[in-house]
Amino acid sequence: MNRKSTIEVASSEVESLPRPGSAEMAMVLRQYGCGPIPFVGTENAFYERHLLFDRAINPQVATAHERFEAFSRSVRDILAQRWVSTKETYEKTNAKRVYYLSLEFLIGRSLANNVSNLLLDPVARHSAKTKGVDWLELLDQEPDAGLGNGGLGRLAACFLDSMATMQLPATGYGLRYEYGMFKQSIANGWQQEDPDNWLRDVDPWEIARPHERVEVRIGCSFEWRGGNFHVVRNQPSTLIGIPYDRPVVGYGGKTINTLRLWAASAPDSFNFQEFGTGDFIGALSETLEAESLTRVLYPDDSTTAGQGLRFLQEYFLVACSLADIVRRFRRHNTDWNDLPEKAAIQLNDTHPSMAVAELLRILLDDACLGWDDAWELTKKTLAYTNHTLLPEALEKWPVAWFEILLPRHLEIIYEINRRLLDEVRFRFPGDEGRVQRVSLVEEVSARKIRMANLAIVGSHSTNGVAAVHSKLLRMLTVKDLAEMYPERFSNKTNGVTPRRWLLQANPALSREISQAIGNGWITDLSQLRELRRYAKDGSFCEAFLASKREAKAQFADWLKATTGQIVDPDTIFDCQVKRIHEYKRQLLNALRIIVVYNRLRSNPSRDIIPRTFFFAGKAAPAYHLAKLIIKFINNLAATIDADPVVRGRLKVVFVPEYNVSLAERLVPASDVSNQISTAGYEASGTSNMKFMMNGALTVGTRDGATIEMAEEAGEENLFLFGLTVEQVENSRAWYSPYWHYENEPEIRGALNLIFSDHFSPNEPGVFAPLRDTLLTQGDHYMHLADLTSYCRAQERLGDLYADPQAWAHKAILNIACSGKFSSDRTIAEYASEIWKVKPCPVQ
Ligand code: 26V
Repeated sequence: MNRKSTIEVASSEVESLPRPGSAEMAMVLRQYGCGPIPFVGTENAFYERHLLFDRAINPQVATAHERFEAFSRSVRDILAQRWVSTKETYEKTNAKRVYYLSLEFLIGRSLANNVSNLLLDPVARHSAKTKGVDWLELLDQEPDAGLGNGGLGRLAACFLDSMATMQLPATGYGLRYEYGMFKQSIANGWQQEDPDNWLRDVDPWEIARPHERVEVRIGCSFEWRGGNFHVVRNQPSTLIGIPYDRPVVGYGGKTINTLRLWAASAPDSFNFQEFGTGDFIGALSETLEAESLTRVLYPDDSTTAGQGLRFLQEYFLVACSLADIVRRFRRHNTDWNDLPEKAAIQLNDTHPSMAVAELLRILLDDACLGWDDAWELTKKTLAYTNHTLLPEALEKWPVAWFEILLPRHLEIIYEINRRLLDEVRFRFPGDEGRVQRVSLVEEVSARKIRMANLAIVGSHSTNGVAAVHSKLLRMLTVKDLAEMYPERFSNKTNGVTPRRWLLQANPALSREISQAIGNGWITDLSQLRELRRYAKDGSFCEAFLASKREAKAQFADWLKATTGQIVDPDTIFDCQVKRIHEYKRQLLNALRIIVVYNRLRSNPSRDIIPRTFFFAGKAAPAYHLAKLIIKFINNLAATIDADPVVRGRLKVVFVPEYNVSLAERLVPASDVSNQISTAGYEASGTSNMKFMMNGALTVGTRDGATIEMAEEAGEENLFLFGLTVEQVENSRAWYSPYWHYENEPEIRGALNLIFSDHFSPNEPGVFAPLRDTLLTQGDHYMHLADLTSYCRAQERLGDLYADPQAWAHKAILNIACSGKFSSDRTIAEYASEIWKVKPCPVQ
């Protein structure tokens, strides 16, 4: 696919939009299909109309949140006509569509994003100003839609942005969790979780479409007894899925796609008959049990152990979305054989992989096709993306749950498996080991269905998310299946949307870039290459450094205002922000800080450039070691703060409640990006890309997409260190952390300081589990093997920072070479190689 032609949008107007109320403004609005809209662009009213007529509120006394809601509705008014036209175009042309199924969409805030993508920034700011509304304060009213755990969910949101910008006919399907990712706070160093009631206030972006409800049948019922749900076997019941649509605005506002989120409800929200007989709780229970299905996002990104509700959530998403897709297909097509020509369904990890059995079920039982036809159509329609190799994150669901909830699906899965194993025995006679490994059923005492195997066998495409990850997936994790179906496997290196992560998050740097090379980069990030010419240009380097200083100062102000913490923007901002996981090695980062701390304690006059170390990220509520790591970082921060020897030179900050909005503030303000996972464990990483685009230098291991970042920018422009994937694998058998403890004095010094309760004088022994993981239990993630080379890489980086010109040079080269990591590039690859879909410009 020709990338430029698909992303051809009018971006030149960004800075030069006409004044509200002018004839030119009316033309811009017409371009969006709005015609003259009386309340936008006139001096006397925009959001007032919504305050008064939607909410019956006197605009003079509206709260900040009510103003946000009304303002957002005004923006929605502007895009509504175009949204309808987009849908009509897709219907009329009967174009092949992409359906992106994901249990997670980490959307973040929408107002600033939608205004920016509609090219309405200057208008919106002007309107706010004339009303005496503080624009930034207004934006801050919006809850951060945290319907995801981390990278996988944020990737889904970036993909939606790219698909709309590239005018691809695409729909996202997910769940409308009433509670998103929990809110994190810190008490005495420990993570506390609080529910994220993000829908407490009306959400101006969602539109309920109850008339498009779908029914989902399951094989059992539930009873609400004594405050608990009980399964009633062999008594099938029905759930209702109500769709809530959200607009996905492509850059330039030409295409407005839809993110459709399903909410569960009971068939009749109230059973009057039972109410009449006085069984009040009985009448409500059906509603309670059904609605609790989409109540909350699972806040864990690696284990599903024992979570039946999660199993049901996955099926509910699949059943609602496929019913919707099939219904739409049938409106315009009569021949079931055309399904793969009209629909490409992408499964975001195995979470929606019951789609294999559900689509087969529809084709067999509803369309009455024979097995062979149904099977071919299923495979041709579905595609699967793998996002992790961690064994504990590879989903396996108990056969017993299928028996109770989805008996027909289990029957279908058994039949797929029977045919699959026949094929294995035919192609690899006598290889029973292979039969065992490939089987969809794990034959352990409690038998389980291997969802990754199901997704691979039942689709035409399996991809990993970075080159090294795709290779490991093929050669290790699912080797046998890759040998059987080599043509199904490919790599699609992740990307991030440059609209949210550069244009909107970093206005100062964006301005400098556009001044130097024009603004074509916004929709064609490869144009950043032009910046290489400026990497040695003294005035551009100055401008880069000034924009970084501005972002750092802004972050420092925000941090002080919201948390009271004071940081100095003239220190190096050195960041590691991501979920807390042992394999991501926040502990390695903490250990190198202790090494530096010890050096300063033993030689207080040592000359170093002052640094501020930022950590942020959430731990799964049941992941005790991850929570202890947070506690440790907070105690380290407190100890360093209290030590006059290092004060002003080292500062550690754990910023609570990491979410999309916090990333948007912190990434532009960072000088140093730590991407330090044990090689082979981070599938791709996507914050690494955001930091690179924003001119931070990477200190990292050769893992995930960081490897490709180094290929793009040249290894000499990153600070790579540590064991490679091969070295990790080859040294597993004999690796001993004790060797490092005994032979490397600085490592021993750092660990002994922890063990001596230096960081926990009032809580002796609290960090003992760190000794267990780093020494006694063998240091599975090999922190100690990489600590020395990590420290050296950080020292080299410190030396470079001392020369601002040289630093700016490298940072600009990194920005210039970050073009590959636009999600537009990723989506162009999915579209041409997997989905075979083409842009469908709105008519
Ligand atoms: C697993 C589970 C299982 C328990 C229930 C909830 C849940 C949620 C998510 C997951 C899988 C997590 C996999 C994941 O997030 N992978 C990340 O995907 C990013 C986008 O491809 C990638 O950049 C990261 O490297 C990878 O860790």
